[in-house]
Amino acid sequence: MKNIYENKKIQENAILIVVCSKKSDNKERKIDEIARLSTTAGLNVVESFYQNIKDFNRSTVIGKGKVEEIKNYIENSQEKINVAVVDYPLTGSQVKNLENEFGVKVIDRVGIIIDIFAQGAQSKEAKLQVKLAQNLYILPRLSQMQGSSGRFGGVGVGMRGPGESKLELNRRIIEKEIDSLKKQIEKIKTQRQVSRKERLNSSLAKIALVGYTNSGKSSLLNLLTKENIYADDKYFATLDTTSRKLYLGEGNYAFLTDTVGFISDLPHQLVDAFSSTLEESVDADLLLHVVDVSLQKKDGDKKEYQVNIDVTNKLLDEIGATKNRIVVLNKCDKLETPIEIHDNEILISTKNGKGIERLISIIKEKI
Ligand SMILES: Nc1nc2c(ncn2[C@@H]2O[C@H](COP(=O)(O)OP(=O)(O)OP(=O)(O)O)[C@@H](O)[C@H]2O)c(=O)[nH]1
Ligand SMILES: [Mg+2]
Repeated sequence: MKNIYENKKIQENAILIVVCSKKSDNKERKIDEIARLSTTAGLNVVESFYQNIKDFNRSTVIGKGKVEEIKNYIENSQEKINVAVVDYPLTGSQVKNLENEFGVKVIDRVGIIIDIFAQGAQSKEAKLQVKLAQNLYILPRLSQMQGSSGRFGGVGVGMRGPGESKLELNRRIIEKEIDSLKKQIEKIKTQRQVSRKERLNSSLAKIALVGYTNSGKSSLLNLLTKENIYADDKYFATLDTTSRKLYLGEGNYAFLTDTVGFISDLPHQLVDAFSSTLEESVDADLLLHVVDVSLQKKDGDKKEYQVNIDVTNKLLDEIGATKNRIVVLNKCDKLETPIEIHDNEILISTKNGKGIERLISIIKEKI
């Protein structure tokens, strides 16, 4: 079995395929988001296609006509297309069927998100977690992937392991690796428990920053604790948890923890693999749910930032983080018109400092 090496230098051209199946699906938001994810994964997005689907085609998800249209596009495109990104979870055989039709590599949304995590993982723990998520993702698709990696070179997006590591496409090796990764993560988790216990035993309150990716969690931690951790205008800038002491005035402190961002349809393999990291939010006495309130476009009955609040709340409920929450509506400097603020919500900007003092006094009240 040949090993698949990471090759960061190749620039792959991609087309996007978005499917809307529910009335509430917002085509533009979906295209924007998958385009942003694809760019973050290093792809050059050339064109996007979309289809409203009532009855999914079992072998290709999208209908025959759409398959033909896209196939024609790829064949006649001036630029060589390397990848088709499908914003929908695909089975191994659907990937294979689409690859046969299009003659290019096909990757789904989950594959793209896991690839971004693989490229961004820095700490040992994050690397192990990503590797585990990748293996869990690959295993049920293995036989089809063996075919496609042979055909499409086995490099580029979807084929990169964390750091310099490589992805194996051998069932026995993957199964062994999954076992070993789980053990290693468990070990780190125990070490983490110790330091967490120290924190739990300390009289300091624990506050976690949670929320949709790119909402400004790390920027808020930096502002509140005068830190300088990495914050950037891209999805999943943060993959590790960082805890810092937060000074609340009058000799009072709390622990403030930054966490991995959420996104709609966060792959369950990532949620599983990152569960020990996500537990930081479960332990917290108070959650600061950070929201990018500048996302004001309509998305069905709601605005985009409200949809992001719902997505985050759902994921928090799923992981059992049910503690006190304050909804921190960030980036208010970008708002053109005033908006309605509900109970339990506070408007801030980490950029111009608006609302920060009030936020600190609300935190003090709640803990
Ligand atoms: N205009 C404006 N931009 C902001 C504000 N807060 C953060 N940003 C920008 O938003 C982008 C994302 O900020 P981060 O702090 O990295 O967001 P995050 O929630 O930690 O994102 P992930 O770690 O990727 O999930 C960065 O480019 C920040 O400079 C704000 O109040 N106003
Ligand atoms: Mg961050």
